[in-house]
Amino acid sequence: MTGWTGNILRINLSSRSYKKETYDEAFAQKWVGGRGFSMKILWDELKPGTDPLGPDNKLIVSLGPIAGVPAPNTGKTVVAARSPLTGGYADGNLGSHVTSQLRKAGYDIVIFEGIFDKPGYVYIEDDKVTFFSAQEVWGKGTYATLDWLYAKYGRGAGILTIGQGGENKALFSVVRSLEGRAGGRPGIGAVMGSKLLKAIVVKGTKEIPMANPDEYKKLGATDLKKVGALDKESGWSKQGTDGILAWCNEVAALPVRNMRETHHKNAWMLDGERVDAARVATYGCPNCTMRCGITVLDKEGHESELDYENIGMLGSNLDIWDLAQVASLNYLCDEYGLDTISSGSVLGFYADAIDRGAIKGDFRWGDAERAKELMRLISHRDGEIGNLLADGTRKMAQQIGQNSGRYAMHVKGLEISAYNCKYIPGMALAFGVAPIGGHHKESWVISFELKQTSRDSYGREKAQKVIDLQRIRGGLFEFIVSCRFPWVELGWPLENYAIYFNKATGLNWALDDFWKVADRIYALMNGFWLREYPNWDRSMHYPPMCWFDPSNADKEGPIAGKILELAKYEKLLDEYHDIRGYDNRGIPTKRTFQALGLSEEMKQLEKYAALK
Ligand code: PTT
Ligand code: SF4
Repeated sequence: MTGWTGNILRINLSSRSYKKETYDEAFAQKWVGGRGFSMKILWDELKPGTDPLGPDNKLIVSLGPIAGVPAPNTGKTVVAARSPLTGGYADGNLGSHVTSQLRKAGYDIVIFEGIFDKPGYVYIEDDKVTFFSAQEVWGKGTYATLDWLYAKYGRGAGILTIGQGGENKALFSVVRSLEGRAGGRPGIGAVMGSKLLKAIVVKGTKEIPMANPDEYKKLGATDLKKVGALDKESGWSKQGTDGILAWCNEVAALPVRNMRETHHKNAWMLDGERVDAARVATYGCPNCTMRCGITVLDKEGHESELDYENIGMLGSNLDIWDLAQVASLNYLCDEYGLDTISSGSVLGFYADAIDRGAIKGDFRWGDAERAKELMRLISHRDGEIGNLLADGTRKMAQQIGQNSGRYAMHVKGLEISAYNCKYIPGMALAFGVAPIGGHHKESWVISFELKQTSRDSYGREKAQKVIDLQRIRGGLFEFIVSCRFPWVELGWPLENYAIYFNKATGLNWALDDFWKVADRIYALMNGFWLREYPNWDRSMHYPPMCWFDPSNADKEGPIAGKILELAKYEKLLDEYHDIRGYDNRGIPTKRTFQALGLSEEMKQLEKYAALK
């Protein structure tokens, strides 16, 4: 086997011990890497009902066959565990030097088990693992922790860390790396915190295995240049991800005031032009020539790395239009290690519930200073309010009651990202069926819907498009482990990824082979949900109910009076299930499990729930 290291590092934090294990070519080809590896390991090794914040949950860091190799945008790392926020399988994908350092240390997978007896961090250097105290930085934010570790190991070391949010188990805590990289939205940072694991540091000196290393280096260098040139030509990274904000406002897809509205006259104050004009520095993930990390100065003078999702959820969604204040909230998310999307959703929901009289409180939309204080309360789980908000919108709605669940903007417990789909049926479906909850990373069909179909149609082609993009975004890029932006933003051909994969592994796969792996992983992700929740029903694939509520339709603007229709959505969901070979609950049928090579997993699942 080449292309994969074939090695797993298993670290037990309770006994401070570790061992090297191997995996074979059949496992490698069946699951490929990243999300595929993590999903299968969590399926095999977690008992149903495992407490996500207990010692038996496992934290997995996983890479794929092109992760860290010299090719465009391959500096990404997957972190995964059972989610404390949703209860399902969860992962995130973040830029980090961990990618290349871990592969150079000789591993594609690290499994963290157990729990430290006191706060610590783990240092992996080639074959050796050392356990250190983290008392000095426990209670500190991610920036101070990163500086502390850089001083010891240098800036080129691979480092993943958590902030106070993860330490205090706020359920939407992320893992952080580099200047402004963050991943693991459904609470992977809280899982790390529950293990008293403040950081993971990696250094490696070996060669990353590749079938044709010399050819690869040449091709990689050429393609990195080509992607860089394409980016320059298109101008994409000038505004980066926030380039889309003005368009979202124009087409009425912007989150405004807990997604009550879809556009706003002040949107220009947060758009890509403003971000570019305020830029103080530019950062990027390793192996990237389209560096999209734009930092601006926040109200307090910190550098803060802004993306569209962060601006949409911490800005327009909270009715805050001062870019420096939005940057402050974003900085606090990075410092405390909280997810920006969920933080913006939680704060927006809290303001909404207060506004509707469902709960008493002193937070109003537009109040940036109080929002900053609430971020501190959340990350420290300080008092009743800190604890209420740190549990995310689903649990908040259960606590608040009064029908507030209708405007809690989550799917399966994960807060939806910054696209307001009250009148975008295909994207509402993409959120509804996303197997980690409300995340746009799985499928993003808005431009297809608006440009190539009619906005108000619920036709089968929309379900098909959701699936096509799931196979690429939630599949390919998550299991070969590479940033999707060259493809999605610059049109870098997908066929190139088959070339990178084949050159690394010596195999001869075509894109269809990747789609089968993607479908297999999705089937097991859904199987994982059913194993945890045997009473699972199709309503778990619904977007928030306020998107079907005529009284929630915009009063003016491009989609005035328009709203999704539940009966039509049900039909679209049926189409999705039908194409995927899932039953009407959204669970793969026995035939689908078998066709995807999951007969064993199917038998295991049948012990817990009936399959059709
Ligand atoms: C991702 C999610 C996103 S998606 C954003 S902005 W985006 C938010 N960023 C956060 C942040 O920053 N700080 C923080 N404390 N929390 C944050 N939460 C939010 O997390 C990210 C880029 C982006 S920017 C996107 S779309 C693409 N995502 C990719 C993906 O998911 N897979 C993949 N193969 N390639 C991707 N490329 C792009 O990467 P999660 P990053 Mg993040 C300040 O991980 O959990 O999936 O959440 O990875 O290295 O920061 O790069 O408009
Ligand atoms: Fe990272 Fe942006 Fe480059 Fe993707 S395009 S690898 S997110 S810097």
